[in-house]
Amino acid sequence: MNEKAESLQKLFKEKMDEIKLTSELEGLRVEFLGKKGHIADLMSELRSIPNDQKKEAGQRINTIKQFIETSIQQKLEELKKLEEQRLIDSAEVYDETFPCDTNTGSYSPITLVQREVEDIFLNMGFSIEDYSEVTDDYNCFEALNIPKHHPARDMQDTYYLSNGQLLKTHTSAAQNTILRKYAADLEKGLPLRAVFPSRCFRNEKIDACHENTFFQMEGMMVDKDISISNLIYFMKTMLSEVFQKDVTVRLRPGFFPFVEPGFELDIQCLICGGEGCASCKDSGWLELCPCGMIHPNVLTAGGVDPEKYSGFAFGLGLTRLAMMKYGIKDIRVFNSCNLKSLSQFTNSSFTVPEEKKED
Ligand code: FA5
Repeated sequence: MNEKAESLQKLFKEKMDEIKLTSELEGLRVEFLGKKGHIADLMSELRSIPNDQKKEAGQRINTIKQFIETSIQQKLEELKKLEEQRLIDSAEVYDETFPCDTNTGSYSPITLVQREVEDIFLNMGFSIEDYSEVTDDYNCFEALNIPKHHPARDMQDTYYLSNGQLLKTHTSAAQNTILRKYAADLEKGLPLRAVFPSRCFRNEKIDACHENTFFQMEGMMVDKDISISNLIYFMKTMLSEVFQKDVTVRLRPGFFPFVEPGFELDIQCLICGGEGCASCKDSGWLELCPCGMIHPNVLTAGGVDPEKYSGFAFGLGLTRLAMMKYGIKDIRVFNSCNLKSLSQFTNSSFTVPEEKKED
């Protein structure tokens, strides 16, 4: 056992010396510490050695195991520092005297999709509203029928400012303000039709389809006799205009305290065609646009009489829509600041207006 332990440690040191990248460390960890790794093999051999030697052999294996764990951790920190330094060394040096064409650039795919959707809703008589990304607990939760300690808050942890305000987790945070703004118009017979795009923030575990900073577009329509049919009509029209082709969507029940009934509108993943991939978490579907009929408590909080008026609301995931529209497999591309990656999705360039050039 001792000999085996010695040669295992030697083998580990040799392999460790060859590791040059953090990404290679995981393979080494699995080879030695994994369920079917060398250490596990040694452990299973413990059974066959005499009882009086078991304790010593077990301690020896544990010592090697700890040695391997510590070495991997140290190497990881060492390599991370080296990789960071390499990145800094290889970064292009910014030379502000270098002559370049400052007239053209390209729009982010999110901006393009946002404008497209805005145009679609403008044509359907909606107004476009703009609200702050910083809001408060009342607007983000309380006014939306999500009182303190409601479990729905767990899904939307966010970043709090020292003054008690917070970064909005969803565009629904502007619903109350919009309802108040147009409540009097409703009484004059003018329906409320508004969309309001914004950046949203969540304390979120990031993966191929979740970011901590992403865009949504909220929409609301309130009038007399608004029903689910109106909601479905607007959702269908918007999606067929955006994609200019048939896309498969599904509507299923969804729970949001500010709508009743509530729905999840999913789109079949256009990256894998519904087969399942990292972009859709292997489900073939991507949650895109939850929606529903505005809850009477929300209307009341917004100064609108739920006995007289009804309405629908939706929260379109703009970043995910851009992923689907431009075939972007990983949401992290958007915040990567990698202009090469971002500009490849669109040929739409813009020209800086003369008056802005000095800014
Ligand atoms: C909401 O945010 C609700 N406010 C939507 C709503 C509005 C429901 C009005 C009913 C009526 P949800 O957390 O599911 O719901 O987010 C809405 C959409 O935003 C998701 O379908 C998804 O497309 C997008 N989204 C949510 N979280 C993330 C994230 N971390 N990264 C990228 N997109 C996200």
